[in-house]
Amino acid sequence: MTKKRALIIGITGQDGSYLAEFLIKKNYIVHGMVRRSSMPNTQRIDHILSTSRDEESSNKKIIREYGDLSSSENIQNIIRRIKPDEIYNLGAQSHVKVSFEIPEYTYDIVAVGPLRVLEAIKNIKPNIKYLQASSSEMFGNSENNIQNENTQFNPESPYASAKTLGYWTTRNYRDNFKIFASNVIMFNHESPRRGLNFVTKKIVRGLIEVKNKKRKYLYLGNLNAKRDWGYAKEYCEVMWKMLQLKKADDFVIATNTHYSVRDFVEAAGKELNFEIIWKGKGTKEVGIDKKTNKTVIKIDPYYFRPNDVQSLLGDASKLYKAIKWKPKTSFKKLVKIMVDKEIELIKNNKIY
Ligand code: NAP
Ligand code: F7E
Repeated sequence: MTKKRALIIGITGQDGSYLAEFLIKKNYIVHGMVRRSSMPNTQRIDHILSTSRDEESSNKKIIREYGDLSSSENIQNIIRRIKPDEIYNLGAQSHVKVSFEIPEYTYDIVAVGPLRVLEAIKNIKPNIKYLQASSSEMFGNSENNIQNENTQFNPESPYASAKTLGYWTTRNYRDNFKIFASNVIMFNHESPRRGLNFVTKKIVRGLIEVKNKKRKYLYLGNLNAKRDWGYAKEYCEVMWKMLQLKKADDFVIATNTHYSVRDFVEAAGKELNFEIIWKGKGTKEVGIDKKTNKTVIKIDPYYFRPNDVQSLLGDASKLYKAIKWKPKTSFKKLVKIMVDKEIELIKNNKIY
């Protein structure tokens, strides 16, 4: 049987790396778009990166395609050459706070990027199946306490607005040009491979460094924001399943539970034998380790956003029904997975 060929855009990121491992296990030939950088940016995929460009000899490995979502020409060349069966667009400037600082760049990659890929699919090989990584940030501070596919979007950051454009472009190419193009509307999902400047990974690494006396305090922003935190490794399997359905469609993926940043600090602290209690208010609030009476957490207003989404909670029942899938990793388990792996990474002087 001929092997299926996938192109993953964003393969060096958290999700791209898990998806690549998954597709390799499924016997796919996997090509991945990697940005040129002056220092290695392939830490998450080095263990599966091929040294060869030949599809036959790079069995069970990824073939690197230098590329960037800012270039239509580059995207077209890659698609024309490798003629994938499936494209997973996970590439993005994915940091919400950073998007306020580089809004134009964020729009170019996050909003126009998907358009460039879909236009290339339309013109080169319209039977390619396309998956767009959409985001729960599109719901913003919603009037609905629980959000699903029918909830009105209310994007409140450049990142969220750009993702909303990407979402609609995906639907337009599905409806107007009959391309198999689906949106996976993902609520926050984390793992040991999460980028260092996202709050969960930052808390885990920061608390371990406080424990190891590498630093005195961990500085955070809004402690009260609530997120529906799932496990990234599980969500990547869903991406593949969505492209195996008979019809392209849009699905929310979430755990239907949510916790605050403060809850995450306490849970990660517990894994590390801290007992965090909170004192003070606003920017003067601190997290203290009850056992030693030492301040561990401080607030730095730098980490506040011009506008933060206060609460996200996903209803993924449409997805659960369509692909018979449910999340397996609880919040507590996720925190433990992240803490245990981070201790190992720090011991081995590694950063994912
Ligand atoms: P991530 O770790 O930040 O990875 C983003 C990937 O996009 C990296 O491979 C990055 O390359 C690549 N990228 C950045 N700019 C690019 C450009 N100009 N051209 C091509 N590639 C570019 O993000 P993630 O957490 O894996 O998320 C995957 C996707 O899901 C993203 O689109 C994100 O916006 C979306 N999403 C994530 C979540 C979540 O909670 N994780 C939730 C909803 C939606 P470098 O490694 O070179 O930077
Ligand atoms: O923030 C608060 C912050 O940056 C979560 C991306 O994957 O999920 C992610 O976006 C919350 C926010 O993720 C710090 O204000 C407090 O309320 O980890 P985050 P995010 O903004 O929810 C969505 C679904 C995506 O699509 C995105 O790509 O935590 N917070 N203190 C902090 N956040 C950060 N980063 N750093 C802090 O010090």
